[in-house]
Amino acid sequence: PKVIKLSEYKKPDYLVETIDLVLHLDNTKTLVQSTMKIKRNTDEVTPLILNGEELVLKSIKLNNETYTDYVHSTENHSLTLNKVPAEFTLMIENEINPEANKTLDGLYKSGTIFCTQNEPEGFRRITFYVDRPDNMAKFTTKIVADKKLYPILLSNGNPIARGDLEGGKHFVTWEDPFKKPAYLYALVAGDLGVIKDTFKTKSGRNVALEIYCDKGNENKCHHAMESLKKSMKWDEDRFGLEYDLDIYMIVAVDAFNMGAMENKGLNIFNSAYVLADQKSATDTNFYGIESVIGHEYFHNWTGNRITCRDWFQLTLKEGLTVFRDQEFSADMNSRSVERIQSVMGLRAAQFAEDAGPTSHPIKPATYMEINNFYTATIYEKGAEVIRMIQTLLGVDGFRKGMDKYFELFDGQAVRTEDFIHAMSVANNNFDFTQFKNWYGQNGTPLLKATSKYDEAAKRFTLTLTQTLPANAPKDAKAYHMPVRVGLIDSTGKDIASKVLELKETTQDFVFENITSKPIASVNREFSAPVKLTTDLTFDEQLFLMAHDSDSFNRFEAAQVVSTKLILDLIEDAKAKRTFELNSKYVEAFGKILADNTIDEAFKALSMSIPGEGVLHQEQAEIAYPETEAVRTFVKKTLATAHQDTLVKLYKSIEQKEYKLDPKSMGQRDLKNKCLDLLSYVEGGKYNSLAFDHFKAATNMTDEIGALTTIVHANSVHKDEALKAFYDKWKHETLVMQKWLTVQASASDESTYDAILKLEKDAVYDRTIPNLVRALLGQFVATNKVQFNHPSGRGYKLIADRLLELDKLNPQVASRLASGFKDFKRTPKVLQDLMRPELERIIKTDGLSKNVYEIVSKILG
Ligand code: DPP
Ligand code: ZN
Repeated sequence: PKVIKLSEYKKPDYLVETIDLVLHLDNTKTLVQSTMKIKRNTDEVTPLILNGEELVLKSIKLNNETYTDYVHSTENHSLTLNKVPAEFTLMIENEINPEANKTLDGLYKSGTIFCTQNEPEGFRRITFYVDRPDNMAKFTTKIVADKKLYPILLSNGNPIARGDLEGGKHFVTWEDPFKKPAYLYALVAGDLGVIKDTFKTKSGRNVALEIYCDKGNENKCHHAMESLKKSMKWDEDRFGLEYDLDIYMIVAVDAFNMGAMENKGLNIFNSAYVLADQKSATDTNFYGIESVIGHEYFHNWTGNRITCRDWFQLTLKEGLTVFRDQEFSADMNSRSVERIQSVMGLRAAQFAEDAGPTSHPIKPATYMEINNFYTATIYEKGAEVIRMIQTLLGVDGFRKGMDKYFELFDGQAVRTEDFIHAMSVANNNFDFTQFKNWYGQNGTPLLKATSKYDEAAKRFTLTLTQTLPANAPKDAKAYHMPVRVGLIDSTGKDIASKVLELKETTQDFVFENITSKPIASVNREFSAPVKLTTDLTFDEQLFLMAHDSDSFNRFEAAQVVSTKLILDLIEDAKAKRTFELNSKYVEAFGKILADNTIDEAFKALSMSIPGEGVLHQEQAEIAYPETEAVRTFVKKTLATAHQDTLVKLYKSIEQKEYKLDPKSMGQRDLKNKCLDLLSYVEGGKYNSLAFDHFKAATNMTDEIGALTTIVHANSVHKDEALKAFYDKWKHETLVMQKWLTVQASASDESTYDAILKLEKDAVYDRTIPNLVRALLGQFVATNKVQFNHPSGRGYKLIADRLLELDKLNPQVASRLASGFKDFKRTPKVLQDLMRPELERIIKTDGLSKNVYEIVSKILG
């Protein structure tokens, strides 16, 4: 497959000014009629090359005359019109087959609903087009469909005409007044349920809000609607950004590759990020819905009004919009909980990606398949880079930069450099020259902090040293990083607090008038996305764990301590030494449990034992079973030592009514964490506690929390609980996804057979990405021990399924392929089992470029 390079960017030869579409919807033969006003965009006379995939060409007319001087290459996915004038009208008719489209890209059917997904390159599967984001056109759409089957017909913008047609058909015409790239185009048709509301903007306009779903699910859309209204208000308050159309629609569908899509005025969502009620959705689901509704809404300005010049700029809109949704979540919930969760997510997914074979900068220079770049790096690391800009400029300076960005670039398709330019000119020409290294260099930088205290001079010196990671590019340069630092005295009080700007490889930062030896709390709020090491002693870390005023670093201290202990124990396990958990740590853990001044949410987070994925990152050769065994041992030791406290804590939390505020969510999390930890106590002593919790649950957070504990502990109640849950929920696919996940992530030997059986269950359907991700995706991502089973059966199973799926949906297949990313750090005996599977995949005829790109990088 061809490698696309940023350095080879050329502006389009032709631009589409307006496109009027008529779609005659039909399951297998949808007729698309497109009329475009096109203008040459260069001085040279060149052929017009349109993108088009899986399209049946019917006719071409240029300025109303039949046109024949063209080449339609189905292999190159292109339609070349050899000679065209400088300005003309082009009419193309083509046919598509939505029902056969299992890629879920372009126009397809999710159940009985027609819907679209056009980012990044789906529109070319609807009709022939200059399908690139720097081609921005005005769209109108007339949708024609059977009135009974498809009473609701939606597209971008505002409806301008509707009426009945013969043969039981009807039509609606939509006009989007804003120019946009084709990736933001959307169409939906179906017999849908809807809830409606309105939002009054700050300038007093009333916007109609509509959320569509399968009939019967309307009552599960209210949280999404509340989240939408909060998002609209928040963007006005924080960034002065007001919604710009008279109607905002969201449609929930079950078959969707991504989480959601920000199509102008007509978002299409994976139903997992819309539908929720107390009984069927967890607190995590509710939180995720608020965040994704916000994310897609915020794209209206950062993504839609100002879009990307080309796909190498993806982080321009994604990094910025993730940063915006994180800030929104922080303001709606608990800022410290939000920050801790975001960083945990970054570490688990992005740090792992950035250290592996598919490591790439937030602004990549090349790609084969752009769909492979909707990654944790582009999104989450991209958001960290934006956050650093805000830290450097301050919240007000950042806001000025955002205002400047819209002033300069509204209505345009731009580059990350343009964003930085706006930030700079709005802030006295702040110098971002070195900061830009964050955009072009891959790998997680290492930061070392050491300190000296001169008692006589009352001077504290903090030395910060940055090291580039082993996989950084050869010509990589030092980063400009904001490091937020606090100095704490022996009573736990902050005596200094500031943001240091590290630009050199090593820099000394001197604090004067420090009257007693302080402890430095470095990289507070995780101000730079780096791997930090310090010269703090174990006792000093425990001190931070108890006293740091920065809640992120208080959490972090516990993680640093436990990570170090666990990694040492893994070495013991590998050498078959007996292991013992440091008693000071056990004691400190108990203190946190018993401390009534710590709020529940923070306490629950502090109980997190570093995940397997994070621990694997620290191992040159990954010890799968030992890592798991040590984690289990640590949990068992902590649980056994503190079982009385845990039981007391568990019982002390009583919720009279179900509420969704941060406090109540924190309480449920803490209760479930206690339950989970207690399940590690020898002899199944707390099995019945978990089973009672399961049976008494009145919300999904408790119900699935208990089920997970029961299944993962291999409790005597496992089969009964799984069956009861299935019988109760088998008609709700979103809940069945949780049921599959619980089983796929259970680390015992029986899971492999369970998966084979679950694949045959009526609730499973491999054409629905959520279900594949819930079962196979979870197995690969979270069940490290069983995926890396010494027999090699885990590898073979996933390779088989991946190849089957690649024929249907390459995007889903390619995500599964990245599950093999630790290949090079897997012990040799396992590599010998993994390699033939990877080779079998890459040698398969007709393999998608999606999978090819990932697997070729893994094999190196
Ligand atoms: N829909 C995806 C997102 O919002 C891609 N733009 O991130
Ligand atoms: Zn996005």
